[in-house]
Amino acid sequence: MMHDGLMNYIGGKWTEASSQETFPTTNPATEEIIALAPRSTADDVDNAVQAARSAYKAWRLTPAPRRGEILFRAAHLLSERKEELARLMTQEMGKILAETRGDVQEAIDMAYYMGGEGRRMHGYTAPVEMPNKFGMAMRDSVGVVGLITPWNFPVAVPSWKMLPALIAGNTVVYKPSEDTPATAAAFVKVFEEAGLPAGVLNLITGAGDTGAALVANRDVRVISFTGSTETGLRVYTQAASLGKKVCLEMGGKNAILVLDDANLDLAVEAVTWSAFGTTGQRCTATSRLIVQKGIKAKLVEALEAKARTIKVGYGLDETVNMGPLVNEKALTKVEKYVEIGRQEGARVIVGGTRADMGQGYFFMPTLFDQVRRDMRIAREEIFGPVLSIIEVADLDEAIEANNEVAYGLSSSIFTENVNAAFRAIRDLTTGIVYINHGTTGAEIQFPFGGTRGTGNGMREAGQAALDSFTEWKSVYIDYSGRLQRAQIDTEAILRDS
Ligand code: UN1
Repeated sequence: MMHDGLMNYIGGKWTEASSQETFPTTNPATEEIIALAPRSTADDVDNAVQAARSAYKAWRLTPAPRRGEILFRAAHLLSERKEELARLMTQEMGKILAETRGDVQEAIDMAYYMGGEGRRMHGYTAPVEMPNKFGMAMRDSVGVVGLITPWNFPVAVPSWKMLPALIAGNTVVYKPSEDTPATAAAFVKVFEEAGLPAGVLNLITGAGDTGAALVANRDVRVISFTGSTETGLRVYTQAASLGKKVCLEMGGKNAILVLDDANLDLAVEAVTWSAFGTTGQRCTATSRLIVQKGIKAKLVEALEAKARTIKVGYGLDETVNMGPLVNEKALTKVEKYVEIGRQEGARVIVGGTRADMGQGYFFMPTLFDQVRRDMRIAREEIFGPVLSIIEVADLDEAIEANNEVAYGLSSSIFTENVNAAFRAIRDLTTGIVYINHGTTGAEIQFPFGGTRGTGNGMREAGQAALDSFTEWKSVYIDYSGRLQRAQIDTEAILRDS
């Protein structure tokens, strides 16, 4: 069988890896190889970085509104190509079409948003201490930035990094997940066609060692990483030893809190799709349900009934609600956690097994009842369609349970009580908080990221995204025609003015 040969994109040219080696990318629903991608070496990475370095000279001087126009063109092309990209993404990483369309839409939204930043990207002025002097602070580009991105949002998440980096005048070397190189190449093609100058955006595919070479490359000034906590912390340590700025988005163990007074039907819908949407493979997915004891029996019964209606299958079939896990390793990990949960004494009330489709990495939507807060399935990230149900007595206990895990990305509370809702907003210690909505569905104009083990204090999206990809430059302009000394000459200033 012939496969598409994917290429790296370096300095405006589509090229093979210097080793000529490749690796396959596979459809997780059918286990068919859909393409072969270059296995890039440290030399390829360095070629891409040098291409980005030389393109930086002109790109940083291109007026930001003009850079923005290219982003608008990319937004337009992405809209035209939304269906094509969505279908490719479903085939390559498994989530259903409705979700892959949403994934592309996030990139379109981000391209318009960041294109608009080309005419904003505000700095500020402030009063200065001396007469005949002016002061301002402005955002400046950094140089070459390195992006390392996951397979679960293979267009949206790279767009959150690439678009703010580009609008700020940086050039980019982009290393996508080895599970989604075909989607990555199709995404980069959009920017080529939108007229991005050669070398401004470079693509290198490969495995962990390719990413490690990018992190180690001394000419890369910023690393923005989304992925597992384990890899993220390794990236952080190495990048820090080279003095780089790092933006990390890592694991999650998000919870929905449901109080006794909640709208039950609404909570059932939200919990179901936050837990099982994208087969539970979102960093914002709900993997814990923290439920007050008065509503628990009714809620669990309704969730169980709902979970049984979920149709598992190939994401290209529009009647399917949940696709496969991304690969065999992910499937094995989910199976392992189900076993751990059972051994810890929790009870599987729905699912708990592979879904037999003849081929592919399918697992049934799984509900675990009688989960204690100290169990591993209540604390560790599973990244699959498994929900742990934890009973609590009241709001205080619910908040405490939410906050005690090692991660802090997203949380949500269902209540009709405004006082409880405001207390939750104040006391839930996650980067994102929802009221009467699931834990997924963050919009691109607000900061995205989490506390504790989820991140390192940086945020993506919104204005906060610019913080990863800019340096502040403070500028003082003295138009007095003489040497004025701030701080030491206040009396002289008063005398002279
Ligand atoms: C992710 O899982 O890495 O809020 C991103 C959401 C989506 C993005 C998730 N807008 O669920």
